[in-house]
Order: sequence, then C-alpha cells, then structure tokens
Amino acid sequence: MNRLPLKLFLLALLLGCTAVVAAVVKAQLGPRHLPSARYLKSAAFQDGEWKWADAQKGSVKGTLTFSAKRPQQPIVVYLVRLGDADKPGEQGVFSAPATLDVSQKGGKFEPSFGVLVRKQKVKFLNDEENEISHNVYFLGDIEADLGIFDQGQSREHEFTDAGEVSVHCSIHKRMDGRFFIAPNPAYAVLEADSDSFEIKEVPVGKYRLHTWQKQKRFKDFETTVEVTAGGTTSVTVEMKR
Ligand SMILES: [Cu+2]
Repeated sequence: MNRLPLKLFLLALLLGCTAVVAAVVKAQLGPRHLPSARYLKSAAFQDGEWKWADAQKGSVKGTLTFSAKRPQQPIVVYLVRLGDADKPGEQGVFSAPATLDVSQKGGKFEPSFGVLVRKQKVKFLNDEENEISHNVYFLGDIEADLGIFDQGQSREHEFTDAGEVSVHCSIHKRMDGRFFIAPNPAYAVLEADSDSFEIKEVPVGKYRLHTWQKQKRFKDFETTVEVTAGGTTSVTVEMKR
C-alpha cells in the first residue's frame, strides 16, 4: 500500500496547526502593548463654544453628612453643567491644568492617587535608578495600554473623557494606582478628615452635583444646583448607606 498520500496529509495538518498556533500567539502578544484607549463607561462631554474665562461666576459651598463612620479616604464633589431638559450639556471651553507627573521609582506609582480634569495629561516617568522596565495600563471607565518603556523613558496620556480608572503595570503586579477624571474644573477634593467644601469660580448656570468616593462605603449623592453671578449656593450632601 502506498503511504505517501497519508504522510503528505499529516505534514499538511502539522503545518496548518503551526500556522494557527502562531496566529494565536501573535494575537495575544501583538496588540497587548500598543497604546490604545477604549472608553467604556466613561461619560463623553461636549465643550461647546462658551468659555469659562468669559463667564460670570459664583460659588457652591456645602457640608457632607454621613449615616455611618466616614472612611478615612478622599471624596470628590463635582459638578456637571446641565443643558436642555436638564441633561448634561456643553461643559464650556477651559484650559486644562498642568500635566500630572507620576514617578515609578522603586516599583511604585507616586502619586498613586489623583483627581484630574478632562483634557488634562498624565505623564509616567520611568525614573528607576537601575535598568528596570515598566508598563502602564488603565482599567475601569477608561481602558488604555501605554506600552512597556525602559529606564529614562516616559509615556503620556491625555484623558479626553471623564470617569474612574485604576492604574497597573503588567510587569509588576503590586504596582497600582487610581485616578478620577472630572468633567470640568468645578470640583472639590475632600481629604480623609474633611466634611465641607467650597467650589469657587463656577460659571453661572444649572448643574448636577455628584459625589465620587475612593472607597465606596455610601451611595453616591446627587442633586441639582443653580449658580448665580456673585452668589454662593449652599448644599447639604447626605451620604447614606
Ligand atoms: Cu512596573
């Protein structure tokens, strides 16, 4: 019996399997460290034409009450400007604060927590004293992978949408951090021991006030506030379980 066709068939099968395995490996490794951003649950906001610099402004002042012990963790109070039908509207044109520099020395993100504003950039510096490579990727409302970079190099990312992200390194599992990106500059960060805030220089208009907690122990609170020219709007923020 001639076994040549069988041998050819087995050879073809082997080559086919090798090609499939190679394609799978390439798919796994290939795009893994290419910078890309997928905005998942993040909220997209329109800027519109109006400018913060030209607007008449007022303040929003408030106190937080807690139905149980407040965690010793930061809480952010932020405003979303409302448009037609009380839906999030045009947030206006504002200049983003300076780039937040994050060190990676000793295999730690420093700072490991930050509150940023849409359009603000974050720059990760590989400032290790030894030849150690790091990676940065975000998970959460905004997902992105900034790739692997060597000692002395850095990577930048501009947040174009608002939301919450956790920050990781694919090489060092213990490296982690967290950012909250506010939709516009009208926000206050309450440190662990604070229960009052004042947001100044807010353009006149109607806003939805929200809370964001680094450690989510309470239901997030929201209410509508009206900012008037030269006025101060007072709010009681009730944090309940
Ligand atoms: Cu690392």
